[in-house]
Amino acid sequence: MAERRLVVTMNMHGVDHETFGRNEETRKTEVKETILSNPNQSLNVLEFIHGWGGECRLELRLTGTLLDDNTIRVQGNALLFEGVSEGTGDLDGQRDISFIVPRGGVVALQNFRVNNDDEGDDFADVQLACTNSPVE
Ligand SMILES: [Ca+2]
Ligand SMILES: [Ca+2]
Ligand SMILES: [Ca+2]
Repeated sequence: MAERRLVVTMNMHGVDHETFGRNEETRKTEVKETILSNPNQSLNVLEFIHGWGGECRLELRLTGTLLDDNTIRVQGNALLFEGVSEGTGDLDGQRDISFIVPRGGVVALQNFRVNNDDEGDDFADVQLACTNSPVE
């Protein structure tokens, strides 16, 4: 089976809600390329950990699995922490992610929001744009 190149482009926008004063926001972009050659074996394709506002942290971890039809399944989860520091262990929201990246030039788009479900109006919006192309 041919090798495939998975390119994951992640854009995130995080909002640390403040009761007094302005909300604290962040925007980040990350591009990660992974070559997948072994069918049905999952590889880590993105690990993104980013704190902002003195209280919030987003952790996003994705794996990619090359399937028999040369499509790629991307799955993982996004965790939103919020507490007394950006290093807090207080997990306040999460999203599970799973989608297929088709072959060819099609860009697989996945947009989601991770809300602070426990205590507040903090959130992180994440956009994933993935392509799956043959390795020349
Ligand atoms: Ca806050
Ligand atoms: Ca803050
Ligand atoms: Ca909290």
